[in-house]
Amino acid sequence: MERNDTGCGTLHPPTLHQLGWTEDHAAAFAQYPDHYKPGRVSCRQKTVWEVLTDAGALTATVSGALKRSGQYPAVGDFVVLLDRQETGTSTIVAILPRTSIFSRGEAGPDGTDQVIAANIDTVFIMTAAGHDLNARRTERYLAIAHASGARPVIVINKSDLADDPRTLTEQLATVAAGAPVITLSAANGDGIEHLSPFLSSKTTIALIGSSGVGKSTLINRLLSSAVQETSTIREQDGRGRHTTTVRQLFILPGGAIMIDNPGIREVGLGTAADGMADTFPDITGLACQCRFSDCRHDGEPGCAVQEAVQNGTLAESRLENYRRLMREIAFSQEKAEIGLVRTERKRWKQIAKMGKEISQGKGRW
Ligand SMILES: Nc1nc2c(ncn2[C@@H]2O[C@H](COP(=O)(O)OP(=O)(O)OP(=O)(O)O)[C@@H](O)[C@H]2O)c(=O)[nH]1
Ligand SMILES: [Mg+2]
Ligand SMILES: [Zn+2]
Repeated sequence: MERNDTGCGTLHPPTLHQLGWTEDHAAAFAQYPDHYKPGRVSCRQKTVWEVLTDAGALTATVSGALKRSGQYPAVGDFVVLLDRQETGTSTIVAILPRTSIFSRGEAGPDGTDQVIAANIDTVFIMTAAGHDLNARRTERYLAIAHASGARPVIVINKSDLADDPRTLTEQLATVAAGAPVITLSAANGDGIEHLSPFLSSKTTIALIGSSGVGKSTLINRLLSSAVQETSTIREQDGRGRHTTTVRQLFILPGGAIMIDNPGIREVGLGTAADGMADTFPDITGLACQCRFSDCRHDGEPGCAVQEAVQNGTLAESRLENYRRLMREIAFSQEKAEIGLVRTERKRWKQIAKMGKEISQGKGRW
């Protein structure tokens, strides 16, 4: 594939309208003077962004003011650009309001989530037949997807490797909680037609999942060309190799907009608390009947959730995972809150150490 100097692939420029530009975007953009222009971020490479505009793809940097505000555009963002005639470069000066934010739960030093992609309508949570097919991991992804505001679809790839592909769907049916589960083979195209209802034009879809599950292979299949590099899984441990290293947006032949992501190593939960009710509707539904409104379903009297486990209507492993995720969310929220304090304390420690070294005539002083 042709690559430009940012390492992002060059794309045939679609119009902004084809990229999902709506009247809301137009209204938000209307306040900018004529010489500003809108675009959608299709790829980010450290400090350089590739932006698609009505005049084609361009590379841009971010304005100092935006950086100082701690905001960085993510792939999928609609942005406001200013061309610098003198230098022939473009600067992103603003990010238009987002409809959804997909973030990895690792809080930054200031407690903010790391935005993976923005304005995502649908998330394909991708897994594959074999070692990756894991109900607990799928629940984590679902919690993040629900919290982001995007609609999750579970995609089980590599059906060609399964003895009985029908059992694959059953394995995740209980955790899906109403989200569609689709089984296919990106390699040979089996079942690929089941994705059609989710690929309508101007819908933005993000592909997420572990390295090696076949995200890039699926993009290549849907584009009918090998634009994304794919790679064989390591023999011994079955783990992927992190073949895809940049996040990038593609337009499919039917007009859907699809974002390929690098495999996620660790799925932190960050502020996924909002997604828990949709991920575990069975448990949160039962929780309304618990005697105490703040019941942790951990030995309290009158607990409807534990009763359901005892009478066999709720799997104990599901309750355990729910409790584990809730603890993790509480922990990461705490971490985000103390993040600021910690940075400040560290700074003071450094100053104190420096003072001590000066008074002792040690080190660099
Ligand atoms: N048997 C089989 N192999 C597949 C299928 N889809 C992908 N693969 C193989 O799985 C390996 C990994 O595929 P990729 O598409 O690179 O995986 P990825 O999810 O993009 O991985 P990262 O970019 O590292 O996150 C490659 O060797 C693919 O050929 C499938 O449906 N069946
Ligand atoms: Mg890939
Ligand atoms: Zn309870």
